[in-house]
This record gives sequence, C-alpha cells and structure tokens, in this order.
Amino acid sequence: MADSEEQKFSLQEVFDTFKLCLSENKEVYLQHYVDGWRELVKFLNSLGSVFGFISKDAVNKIKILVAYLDGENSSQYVTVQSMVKYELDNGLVDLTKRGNYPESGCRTLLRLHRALKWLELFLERLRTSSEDGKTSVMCADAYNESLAQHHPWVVRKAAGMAFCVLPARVTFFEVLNAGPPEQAVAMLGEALPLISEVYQVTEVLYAQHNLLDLP
Ligand code: 1PZ
Repeated sequence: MADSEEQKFSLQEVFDTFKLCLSENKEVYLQHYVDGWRELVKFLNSLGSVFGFISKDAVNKIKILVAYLDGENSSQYVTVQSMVKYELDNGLVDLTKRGNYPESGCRTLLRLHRALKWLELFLERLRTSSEDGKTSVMCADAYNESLAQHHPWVVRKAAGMAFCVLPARVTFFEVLNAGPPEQAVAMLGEALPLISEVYQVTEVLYAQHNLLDLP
C-alpha cells in the first residue's frame, strides 16, 4: 500500500473508482469503495505532513476493511450490503456501546461514510467557487456541516488548524492533477453525482438498519 500511496494522485482515478462502486442493482462494492479512499489518502498526503493525523486515521480504517476483504470471510464482504447483513446476523457489531467488536466493518465504514459527506460538500463548494474563493473556508464550512458533529472538541480544534494551511484555490487545482481549473471543475461536475449516489445508497442502508450512530 505504501507504494501506491506515493504515486501521483489523479482526480480521474477517484472518479473511475467511484464509478465502479455501484453494482447494477445499486449495491456498493467494498473493494472499489476502499480503493477510492486509498486514492483520496494519496491526495491528502500530497498536501503535507500537517494532514498526517487525518490520513493516519483514514489509513487505519482502510486497513481494517482490507483485512475483511482479504480474510477468511471475504465472500461476506463483497458489498456493503452483504457486510451489513453478515455482521448483523452474526452479532459482530457493537450496537449501543463499544464492546467486543470495536473494529466491526459496519462501524469502520460508517466513519468513512461520514467523511464522504464532508468530501461531497467540500468538492461542491470548490466546484462552484470563484477564483478568489478560500479553500480553508470551504473546507471548514463543509466540515462544520458534516463530520464536525461526530467529533469531540480536540479533533475539531486540530482539524480547524489543519484547514488553515490548505493551499490556495489555484494550487489546490494543481494538486488535483486534472488539468487547468476549468477542466478540473468540469470533472468535478461529473464526479460529484457519483460520489453523492454512493453516499445516498449507503446512508439509506445504514438508516434502514439503524446503524447511523454506531459507537
Ligand atoms: C483537503 C483537506 C482535508 C481535510 C479533511 C477533512 C476531514 C477532517 C477529519 C479530521 C479527522 C481527525 C482524525 C481522526 C478522527 C477519528 O476520531 C474519527 C472517528 O473515528 P473513531 O475515533 O470513532 O474510530 N475518524 C473519522 O471521522 C474519519 C476521518 C477520515 C477523514 C478522511 C479525510 C479524507 C480527505 C480526502 C481529501 C480529499
């Protein structure tokens, strides 16, 4: 994994993996979901070490899910739907307080799922921003509307400080590695509905099973 993380990030790659995420009957393939996150972590790492504490947590969660994907029950972890069913049917999820299953697939994916909402809100702001738009403000607004409500004060504080050192909009687009800003904006316009649909499908599934507040 270390090797792939060092390769250059490309927005197209994120776009491609999220496109592969949904099956014909709208199930979410865990492998592609995880691959999408790997790609995003690459991006985060290219922004510098200030974001290390964030990418470390994301990498940890990716690792937990990869262990299920490669583990002896891998056939149960093909889609998020099959994972939820398998873990719930077999009592492998801590539902109300942390206990025997602090690293269930369900609670681990929920953390990434919540972060995906942040990503969606942030990229939408970036896409529609003007040339003098401030990435730090877009990022903080998106965070406050989504992930922040799930984080304790210390994490919110640390995240807030990290946002302040985000590169300016124009540099940000360069790191996105998707051509000139207009082209990157167009690609975001295509990628966002995909990310949003994957988010929605997962959200509905988790809501149906009362899993949105897993400890
Ligand atoms: C482009 C700038 C990137 C800003 C990223 C915005 C998200 C800020 C998230 C701050 C997370 C701080 C570290 C760890 C938090 C964990 O406590 C929580 C809950 O997990 P638990 O403790 O319950 O096991 N983890 C998360 O909420 C998952 C966070 C994943 C963040 C991934 C961001 C990916 C960014 C992609 C960049 C395009």
